[in-house]
Amino acid sequence: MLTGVERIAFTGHADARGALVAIENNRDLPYAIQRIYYIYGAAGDAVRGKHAHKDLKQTLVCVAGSCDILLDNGHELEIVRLDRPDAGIYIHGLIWREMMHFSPDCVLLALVDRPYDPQDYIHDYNEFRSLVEEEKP
Ligand code: T46
Repeated sequence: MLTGVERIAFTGHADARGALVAIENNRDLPYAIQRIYYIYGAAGDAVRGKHAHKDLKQTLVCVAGSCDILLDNGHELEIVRLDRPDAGIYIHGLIWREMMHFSPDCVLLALVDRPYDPQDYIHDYNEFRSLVEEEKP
């Protein structure tokens, strides 16, 4: 996994009635959730994201269906398939991300560490690459 991205597994409480996943701030995630959003009804050929974030940290989980997340740290690319409701990816670094290959039933849940702020987005790939270069030790 790229630096700045981690896989996260949640505990599923399954019994004869089905399964339940509970997520608590600072226990199941290394931060406190301040915002939740979810994406659904995305066409199979839709590509979403296409941006990076300056400071935002978030965890993405496909609570239904599946999709692929392309992750790019400016040097390497990785595509992660999200297809289970008890596991996700925690993105906390300077990472360009694109979401694609949505199944018809896909519901992609995001657990975010801060309120919505359009100023935190980097939409220009060249600007993203410049910031990656600035971050080099
Ligand atoms: C990310 C990827 C994985 C709001 O009003 N509030 C919100 O909290 C969000 C996230 C979006 N919006 C509005 C802004 C746009 O008018 O919803 C519309 C669609 O948002 P956007 O084009 O940013 O959606 P995606 O799927 O391209 O990106 C989203 C997140 O914005 C982003 O933080 O990392 O999912």
